Amino acid sequence: MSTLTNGSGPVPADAFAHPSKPHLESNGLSAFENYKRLHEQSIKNPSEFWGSLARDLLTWSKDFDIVRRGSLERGDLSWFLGGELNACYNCVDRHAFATPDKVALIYEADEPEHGRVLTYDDLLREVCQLSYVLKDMGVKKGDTVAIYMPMVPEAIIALLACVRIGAVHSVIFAGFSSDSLRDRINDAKCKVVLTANESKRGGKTHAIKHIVDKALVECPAVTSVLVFKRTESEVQWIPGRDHWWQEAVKKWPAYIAPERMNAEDPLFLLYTSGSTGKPKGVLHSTGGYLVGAAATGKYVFDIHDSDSFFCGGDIGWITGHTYVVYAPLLLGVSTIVFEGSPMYPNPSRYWNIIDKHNVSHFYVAPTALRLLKKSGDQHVTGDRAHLRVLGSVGEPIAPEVWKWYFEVVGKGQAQIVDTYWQTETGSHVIAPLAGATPTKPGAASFPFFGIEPAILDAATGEEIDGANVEGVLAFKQAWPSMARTVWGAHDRYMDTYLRPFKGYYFSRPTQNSQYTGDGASRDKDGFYWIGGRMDDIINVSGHRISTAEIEAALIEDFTVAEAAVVAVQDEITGQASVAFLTLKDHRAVTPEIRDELILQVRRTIGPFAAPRRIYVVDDLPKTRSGKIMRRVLRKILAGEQDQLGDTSTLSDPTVVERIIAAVQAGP
Ligand code: 6R9
Repeated sequence: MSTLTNGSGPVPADAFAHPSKPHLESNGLSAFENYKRLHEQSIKNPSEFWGSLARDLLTWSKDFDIVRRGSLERGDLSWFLGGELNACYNCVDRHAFATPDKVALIYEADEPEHGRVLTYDDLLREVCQLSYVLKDMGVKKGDTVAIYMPMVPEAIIALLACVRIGAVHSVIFAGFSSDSLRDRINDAKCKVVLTANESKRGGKTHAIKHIVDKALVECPAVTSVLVFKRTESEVQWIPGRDHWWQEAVKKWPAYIAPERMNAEDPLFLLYTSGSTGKPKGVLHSTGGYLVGAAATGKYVFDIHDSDSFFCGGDIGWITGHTYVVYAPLLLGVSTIVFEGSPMYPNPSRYWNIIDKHNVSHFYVAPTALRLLKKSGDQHVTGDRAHLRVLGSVGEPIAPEVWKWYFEVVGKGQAQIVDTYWQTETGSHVIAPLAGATPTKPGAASFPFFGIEPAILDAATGEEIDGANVEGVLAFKQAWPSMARTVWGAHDRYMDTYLRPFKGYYFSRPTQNSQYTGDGASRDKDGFYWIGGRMDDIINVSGHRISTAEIEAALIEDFTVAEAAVVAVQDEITGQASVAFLTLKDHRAVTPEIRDELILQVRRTIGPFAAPRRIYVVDDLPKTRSGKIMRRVLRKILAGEQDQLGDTSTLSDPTVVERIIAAVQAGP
């Protein structure tokens, strides 16, 4: 099938080419029938379900005694108690023993044609040598190690070396400021920092060691810094504290035994920032997180042995943790480590990588897709015959972008999986299962195994049953890969996720603490649609409309590249919508385009939704994982540009000034 032929009806999952059968197709039942059956079992009997999956997907050095303890009410959940395992052993050793020559990491450097390939055998050796270096620096089981690195294989080796020796990794995105880095290092009391002299991305170099040096002025506990030499540039050096990576690893042998860890031992911390207050160190534990990563890799992405997995997310983001590193390596397949940017040296970069390495799975955020769609279809070259699954993550994907992904990128041959999850959920919670679940453009579709979504009335906390309903998204049952706590602030964890609605996990995102939670709706066929955060609902004269819907309508217009819609107060209608847009090819806005856009919203949603004002800007304020920070737009519109809150997560902080100027100049 090459186009979306059946209008708004779901695209059947069995329409896609598959080298072998999807994992779920068995017992004479279709994969989707099997999903429904297994999902029901997983909800009715979670211990039996997760217990057998955990034994099936992971290698335990000691089997667990109890699958699950505790409750959402009390916030004391623990999984696979008594079980012992090592994350690195599961990601590396067992494959290095069985298939040593199989490719584990495919490094695509910023410069095309540069890079290297590591087999599972290579990976084991390099991880072991680094493990020795860390031990030599005094890192012990339970210590937290800070990792501030570009997307090079050594970054993945760093994560694996930490967990091999029982240390907890805390990756800090290597684009964060020295202040953000300092706060995160100090919060987790890190003594060792792993970094590079410089990073390269999109043809530019960044002096990241310099940022580390600045941060460490106020991090008294740090005793050692290991510096990967990525470029030839000289850097400031503190003898005794700083060590070159390449020299240090050479001193150590090729094997060190993995540490035996308890299933509930911490695996990593990942900080998410809020608009106010301290960053939160979301803590994931070993057994539960690994089960979630492996299970979603196997069933959502339907990963098979011969697959090559390409996730474009940085390891500074949860997506990079779970789907660049843990899921593909746990399942023993090849994973692409891409250092560059989708636009460098030209907008064909992703598609070239996919063709060059016979990639079977590609996974990226809608922000990148919008950028590439805007650049024009002529860049989407190549045959991509091996591509089976195209994933989307991080924000709602507008139906227009979904269709472009499906038709232009995937040529109608690959299944789109729009995966909804959070740093705190550890792995996918609502997502289609490739090869099994029918899809609709823009819907995250159905819950993963063991996940029981609930749509709640935000005001009363009552659950809203049935079809065609909307509200805030919560979850009624615990699952293995949910975060266990916020580091050193368990009460904050309880207040944020478990106390707002007793007995439920509440989908409150930490990226931006002003948000109250993710809004979702369930349609007549039981599909879940993630409609943006609840305070992104606008109430115009009593009509409740999500800004995401207005944005989707605007993006349908061929001139629009990106859209962000926010609410402003209005004397007559209560609230009204205001749109910020970027246009394709940096086109200038004309009165005709403006009228056409307003008409477009009136036509697709209704006159009340039409933006009161439209500002055309050159870029929108986005976090590094591509989430549009609507808070910044709201504050600017309210004339409160001195109260923007924490903007350290913006990928380009200079857009703020330009947007302020655009607003002052008038629509
Ligand atoms: C994985 C990740 C979590 C927040 C989440 C939601 C938004 C993520 C989405 C999505 C709609 C999707 N989000 N995936 N919204 N559809 N498929 O992004 O984690 O950085 O913690 O952000 O992202 O608002 O609550 P994180």
